[in-house]
Amino acid sequence: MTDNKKVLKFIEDTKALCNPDKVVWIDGSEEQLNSLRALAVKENILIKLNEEKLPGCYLHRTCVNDVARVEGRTFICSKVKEDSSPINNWMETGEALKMLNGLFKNVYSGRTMYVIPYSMGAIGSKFSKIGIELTDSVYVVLNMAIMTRVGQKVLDALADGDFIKGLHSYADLDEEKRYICQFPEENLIMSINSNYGGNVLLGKKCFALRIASYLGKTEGWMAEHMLILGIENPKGEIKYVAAAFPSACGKTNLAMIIPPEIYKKKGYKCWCVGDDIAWIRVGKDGRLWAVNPENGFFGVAPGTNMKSNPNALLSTKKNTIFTNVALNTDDNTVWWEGLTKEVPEHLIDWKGNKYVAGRVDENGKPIKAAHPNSRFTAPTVNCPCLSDQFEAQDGVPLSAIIFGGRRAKTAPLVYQSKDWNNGVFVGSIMASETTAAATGAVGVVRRDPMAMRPFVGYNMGDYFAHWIEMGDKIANKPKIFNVNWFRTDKDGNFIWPGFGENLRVIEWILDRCENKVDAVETPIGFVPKAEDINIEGLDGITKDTVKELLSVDKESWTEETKGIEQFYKEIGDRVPKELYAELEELKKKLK
Ligand code: OXD
Ligand code: MN
Repeated sequence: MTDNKKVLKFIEDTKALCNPDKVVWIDGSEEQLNSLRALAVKENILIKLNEEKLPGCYLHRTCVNDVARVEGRTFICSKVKEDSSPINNWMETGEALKMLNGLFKNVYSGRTMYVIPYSMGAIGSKFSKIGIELTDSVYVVLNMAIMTRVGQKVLDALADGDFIKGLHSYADLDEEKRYICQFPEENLIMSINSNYGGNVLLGKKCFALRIASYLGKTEGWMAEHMLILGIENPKGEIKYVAAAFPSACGKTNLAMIIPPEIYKKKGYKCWCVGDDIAWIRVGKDGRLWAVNPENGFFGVAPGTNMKSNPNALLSTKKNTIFTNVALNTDDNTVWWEGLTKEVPEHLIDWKGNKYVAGRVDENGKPIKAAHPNSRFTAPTVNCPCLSDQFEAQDGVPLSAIIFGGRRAKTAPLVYQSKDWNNGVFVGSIMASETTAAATGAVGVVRRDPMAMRPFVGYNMGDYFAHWIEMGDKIANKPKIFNVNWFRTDKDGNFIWPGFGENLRVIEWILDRCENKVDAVETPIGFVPKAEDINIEGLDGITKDTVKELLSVDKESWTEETKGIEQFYKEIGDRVPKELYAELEELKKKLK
């Protein structure tokens, strides 16, 4: 399949270490993938679903101890400790390799080693990067074949070039020995004892964010945890925004947003370029250009329905792998909480047990049919609103960068930063309530700068400095905003309707980018005049509601500055002075 000596050496070295029974190269052909699907069904790794209703779709159940990314067991490995962050886990390169080589010894014996050549980004684009993942998991192979471009054509594009090495084994699924290790200085990823998406589909978080963020720093570009969305106005002009949200803050919903009726009637359309990751570079025209390096969506299933996100649901109707959702045995389809109001009568839950509605576990918590972090792996081509620029070699130009989080109180519906450095500050202070996508406590507020906390492959202070430095390179900078769809009233109810209606806020953002609309200056930045957020046709939202949503409470922001200061201290002395200057400025304005 290839003469690339580095690839061949990686394979020989791994064979010697892991001792597989046989080696199978993934060539990317449907024929080969079909035989692997059949093998996976035979070995009970996949359940084939109703071919008429869900053609080409399968269900997979993970081990019950292996249902989410494991940040506690995810490590950035570097030679010097300071080159990772105190807020992430670190291991010294040599120590980590010694420990992992021990765990990987003979781990493939009795198993097949699959060689997956994959491209992040359109094959052959000068912005794309190539990885080789070695794995003993057919589930990984079949998911990677959806999430990335795989096969011989990738090796052809690689020729004798360099690539990111990825070594994975589900081993014994032993959570005590589970490690997800990134070695940015070695272009290497090693992942063992998990078979859950974010830990094992190495092209995604491990490569396209952790390793790529480091590459971006050294090569002068950016790898960000951002969706990319195109908004077409009635004149047919399309403007693009990139947006960063921590997981489960409505990122997939925004990426596939459907305009509200009154916008549709006027001729607005929205186009999805990406739902999770953006690789961003400065173009010849001095603007920022973004590509989505992935080829599929790895979306959270619960809550997805024809009302909340029809484009996501429709994306899962063929050639999709569902993980940890419930099986409807009446028609051999899938179900999850929130898919339909009625719970189907005959369900098998994500653990493989008969589901009985209303049952609670030993702690009195309802037993769910689908795991809260159950997922669909769906090809991007299925998405009804996929942008025709999805494969564009240079990506799409960004008018705005949007940060956001889930904050019940402090952050207003939307505000605009004053300039690039202030925008970097706004991104660096992002905070959100935690969700089920990562293991650990749910509902706790945590700082998640640029939604990259679990994904920066080096020191977080240096990452902020890289953002500041990028500002000097971008002649035509996008404007930077922050949004919060999740503000609640005194009874804890969401005030803003969210979902498609968020386009009303994006419209203001785009108008600001074109200097078409005024704003009000507050200590944290510019907020809209209440009358400039279009509420036509919105039930129960008045100009006063918008005023409330846009209010900036000095007291809670003063409290917030204390949290920010503490967080910066936690990150350590590499937080750039420009950000401390922004913090001082904010404190002054709040007085
Ligand atoms: C995800 C995430 O995309 O957790 O899975 O951010
Ligand atoms: Mn994500």
